[in-house]
Amino acid sequence: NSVIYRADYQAPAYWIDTVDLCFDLDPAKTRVLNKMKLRRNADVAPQPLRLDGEELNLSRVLVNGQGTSFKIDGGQLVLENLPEGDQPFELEIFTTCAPVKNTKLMGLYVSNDSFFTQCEAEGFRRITYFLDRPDVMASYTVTLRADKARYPVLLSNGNLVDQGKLDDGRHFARWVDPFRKPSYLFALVAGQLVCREQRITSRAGKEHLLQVYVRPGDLDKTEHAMNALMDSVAWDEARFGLSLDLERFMIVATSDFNMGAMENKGLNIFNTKYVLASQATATDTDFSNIESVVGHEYFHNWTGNRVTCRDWFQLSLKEGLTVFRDQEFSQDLAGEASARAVKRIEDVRVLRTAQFPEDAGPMAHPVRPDQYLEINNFYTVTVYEKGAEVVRMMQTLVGREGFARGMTLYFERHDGHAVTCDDFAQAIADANPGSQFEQLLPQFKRWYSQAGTPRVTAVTQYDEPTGEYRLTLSQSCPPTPGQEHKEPFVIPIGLGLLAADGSELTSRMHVLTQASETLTFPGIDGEPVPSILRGFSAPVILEHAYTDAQLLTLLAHDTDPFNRWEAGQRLAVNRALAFMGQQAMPASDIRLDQPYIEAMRSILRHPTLDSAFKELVLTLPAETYLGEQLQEVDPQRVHAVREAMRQQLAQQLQADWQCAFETNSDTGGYVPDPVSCGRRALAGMALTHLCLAARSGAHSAGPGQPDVWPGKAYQRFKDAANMTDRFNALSALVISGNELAAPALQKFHALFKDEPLVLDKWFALQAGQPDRGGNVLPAVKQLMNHPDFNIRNPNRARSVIFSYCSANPGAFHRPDAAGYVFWSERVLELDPINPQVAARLARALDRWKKLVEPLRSAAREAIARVAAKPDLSNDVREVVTRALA
Ligand code: B3K
Ligand code: ZN
Repeated sequence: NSVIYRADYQAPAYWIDTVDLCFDLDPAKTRVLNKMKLRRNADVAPQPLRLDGEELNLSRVLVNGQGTSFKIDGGQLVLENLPEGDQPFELEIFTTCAPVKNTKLMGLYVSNDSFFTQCEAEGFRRITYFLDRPDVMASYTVTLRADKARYPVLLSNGNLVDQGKLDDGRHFARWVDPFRKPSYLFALVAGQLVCREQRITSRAGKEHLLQVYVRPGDLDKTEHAMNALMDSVAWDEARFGLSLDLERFMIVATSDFNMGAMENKGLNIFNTKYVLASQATATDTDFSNIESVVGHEYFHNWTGNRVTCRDWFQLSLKEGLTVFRDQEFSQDLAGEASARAVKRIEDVRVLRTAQFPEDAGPMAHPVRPDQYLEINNFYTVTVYEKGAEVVRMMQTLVGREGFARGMTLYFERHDGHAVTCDDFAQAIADANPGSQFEQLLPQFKRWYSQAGTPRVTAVTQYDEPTGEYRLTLSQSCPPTPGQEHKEPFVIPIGLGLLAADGSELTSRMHVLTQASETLTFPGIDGEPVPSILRGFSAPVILEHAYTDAQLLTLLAHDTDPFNRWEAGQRLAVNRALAFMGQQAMPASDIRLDQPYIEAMRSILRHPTLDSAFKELVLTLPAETYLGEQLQEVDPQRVHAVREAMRQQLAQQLQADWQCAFETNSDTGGYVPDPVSCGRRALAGMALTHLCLAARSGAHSAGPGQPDVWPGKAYQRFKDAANMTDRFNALSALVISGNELAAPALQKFHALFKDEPLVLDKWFALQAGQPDRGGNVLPAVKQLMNHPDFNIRNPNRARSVIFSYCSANPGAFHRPDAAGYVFWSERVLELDPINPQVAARLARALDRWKKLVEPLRSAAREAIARVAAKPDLSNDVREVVTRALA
């Protein structure tokens, strides 16, 4: 119950060499016999053995087969009278636990009458007493015993070495994992499951069995996940020379899961959301998320499992690196340069809308944090996505080949060990001797230790007579909790200069290391347009006083697709900020200027740009991103301004949307490839705008002519051959507030009442719909009374409560504070059930200090109400205490 500091790390006083676990599985009372071989760590002063445990019933402890004295201290099992000396000894511990009562979904739990485990970060201690820390790596043998009819499938890590019948209709299976692993990678599954199987031969000529286990009835939705798994195996061999090291690799899906998926050695456990897909039930986004998550967990087999973390402060060692790897995997699979750029833009959008606010708020922490109260609170966008950007910068600085060499050296040095972020960075540097990266390594590592998003300011100067162009780049980083002052970072900055006609004059990578540096470009004929931070080469905020004319040139001509998109975003942000500055102006009076409209029209009408790219350019910056650009935020005003801008785009580009819809709406037989996904996305966007334009009446149809688009949307909703088109049509009706939304929602529910993942979409769409006169909160409360709602299922809780509190700022931040009251009630309701989910929800008010009054005071009160509750979990307590600090 107290804060843990990175600086306090100490090696374990004992090692565990082998673990022999035997489970008698029973939902109400599972018996666990844990037989371990331990020895003292000779490098550490002799001390008692302290084993972690949580919510366990202990019945017996034997040392070398003999009873022994022990005590329980702060949940830990403490053994003082252990054999002296370096000799290994055997420790047997008998405990029981109650999986059916485990609503936290950490440790061993029951879902749909099957058993699953989740051990990362500290769930193994809820299964048995153990040195539950990642630097203790042991060899596991696991025996599972259970009723055969009820639990026909019994799985654990590694290879199945024995199985058979027992008395009373029971059976058993024994698994041996050939690799040593930390306890957080342990897993077991037992239940009524079926599997899709695939045999593959690796490049190295080895045979492997791949399996995807799901509930009976879901088998027809596993093909895409299996394909993603095969692609992942092939990609890691081709790109990094890393092969599958197991005879058998299993994925199991469960509908009750706290996060996306878990990389347990050889037995990945997944949220059904990231496994199950068919064209009838899953959208293009679902298909692409499944590919990423399957890849991510598979890539952990090397980056995380073969080489793991010394302690949880090093979490980004495996997570940042593995996110980087899954991003690269998806880009490589996307193929063409333009499709890669689309993926890059999507990744940056996540970073900027979720990680930048985290880095500017009360939970800001370095990629390698220095302290935590509850480690589960640090599975964050900073550790994952910013961590991935840090790895990406390394690759940018040493090049793709240099980076691959660094990876090879990393595995040569550290395979089978638990190491630190320093070890990784050192391997990349040592594999590139004499490189700039090697020289800059100590400074580069500030990316691991300093929190906050650096700001890079660019100032330009052009001297007409001499033709000299000067670009001054300055960096700074705002204070974050516990870090007042920041030292300069190493910031790779992709640069290009465009002539006024849009042609490219020059391009290069500049590495900014000082607080301020000036670059000189001689012989430039006419003032150029600078394209700065190409490809989003570093996770920073770039400030430059671009003129509209420059942004229009970049949007029309930049050879860097990222900056081309970014120019469009900047044009939109500038306009939104100007409108928000005009407090007195009703949103309905907002008019977008012709140059901007024309620029958007020429993108939409562009003959060669990909549809996916057009959709990204035409999407206005998110409300949270706009909010971050303001000193003080009125989320309802931000929402109103953004909606008014969207309405303008809908009306002014109506003929263009119609053309976009007509040319993109038929994608033929369903294939989730980048080109057809892009076409479906643009068609869906066009349909939404056409329905929005219909709302205004004036510009849509001629006098007395009823607008056809909502009717067309309803028809498309009914006839769609895939979930993407169907859901986009439904969204168009809901977003535009059309009267056909209600019957469509009803029909959608009837069609998919037996598909939990589709029902999640149905709930989320309604909880996330644009607010009209405060209608969303009452709708959300009604949804919580729906027979299909269940707060104990994390996916369902997220689809309703998070969609409202975290993803619908315009509806959540009500002047009457009813949204905040709802939030505090739900945090307190969830906390005793599932503290991890509750703590995530608690973060919805992270940025409360930025809100305008009276919202700010109301939000503080709501947070204080949560904080005042006695017996809060560490998870929620840490979040609300930091918010109020
Ligand atoms: N490593 C897991 C996350 C575990 C979260 C524990 N609270 C999934 C992943 O990142 O692949
Ligand atoms: Zn991961």
